[in-house]
Amino acid sequence: MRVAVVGATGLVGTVMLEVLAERNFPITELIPVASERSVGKKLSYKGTEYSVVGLETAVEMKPDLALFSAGGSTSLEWAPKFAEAGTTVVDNSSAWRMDPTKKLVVPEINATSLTKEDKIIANPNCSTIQMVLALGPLHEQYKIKRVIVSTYQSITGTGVKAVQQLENEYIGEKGEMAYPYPIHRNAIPHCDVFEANGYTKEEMKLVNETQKILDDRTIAVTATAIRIPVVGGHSESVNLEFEKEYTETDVRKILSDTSGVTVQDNPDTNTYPMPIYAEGKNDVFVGRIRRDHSRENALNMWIVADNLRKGAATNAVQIGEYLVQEKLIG
Ligand code: 2RA
Repeated sequence: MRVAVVGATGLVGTVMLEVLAERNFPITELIPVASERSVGKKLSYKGTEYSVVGLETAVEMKPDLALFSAGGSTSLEWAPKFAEAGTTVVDNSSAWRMDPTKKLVVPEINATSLTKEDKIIANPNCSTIQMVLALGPLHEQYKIKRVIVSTYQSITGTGVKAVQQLENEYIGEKGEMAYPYPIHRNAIPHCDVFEANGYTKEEMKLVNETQKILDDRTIAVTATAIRIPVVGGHSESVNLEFEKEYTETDVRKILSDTSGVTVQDNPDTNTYPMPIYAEGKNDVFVGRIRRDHSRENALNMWIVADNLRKGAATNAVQIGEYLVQEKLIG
């Protein structure tokens, strides 16, 4: 299968290549794609050297699948051109996520909705993916009425410049600032840009994408997204209110039985998820599962995942795996 990775030299694109190789994705020809300034750069994939090409060249090569992580404007312009050439695009930007004609997919939750006609498929936002993977099976069992989520997000979500800013601050170096404030020893209540309603785009993604993926606009969602000086992954404190009664034992079993979820939850042994241990792993880790005694049928839990993996690259590759498995491409 001919597979293009658009944004192959970026943070997520690099992880996409790692995940494709780790999972032995059936690639006969890899097409690493990046901006003109990177054209000609050499990338090694499973022992073979490839030259980075530009978007125009990549479209002409007619890949079967193109995994995009190159920003919304590039995706808006180029995803349709790839689709026109017969390529199925899985796009990691926010460009297509809320488009009513495009599917927003977490494979474990709603990949079965995909058909051969879906030529541009949206990969959800990282903080949404890890949350809905845990919420999906609970919603099915208990019907979620309300979600209150506070996120504690890795600076890798902002990009290389923010990682560099934190590293500079660690060693007391001056350098380019991704944020107008220090990241080191700080917590910044600002992920992405502010909207007119006082929420950030990151917070509204959690609201809107959760409702779309779970296909239920009645779920009330409210979010606060915080950037913290962590690199391993995003952490989320989630409070749920269900229509139906539940037991904590049943919740733990449902989550343990959910593909892609690992429950780490034992206060007696100080067992709970942490980003430093989630880094480099593909699962979503859930712990601190406990009843919220302040409301009927309410529950608290803590959800952690590597935002570059299940939050972006791994989820996109898993969509590709589903497309291959169901013979929707290739
Ligand atoms: C963030 N969710 O963490 C975004 C990823 N671009 O900022």
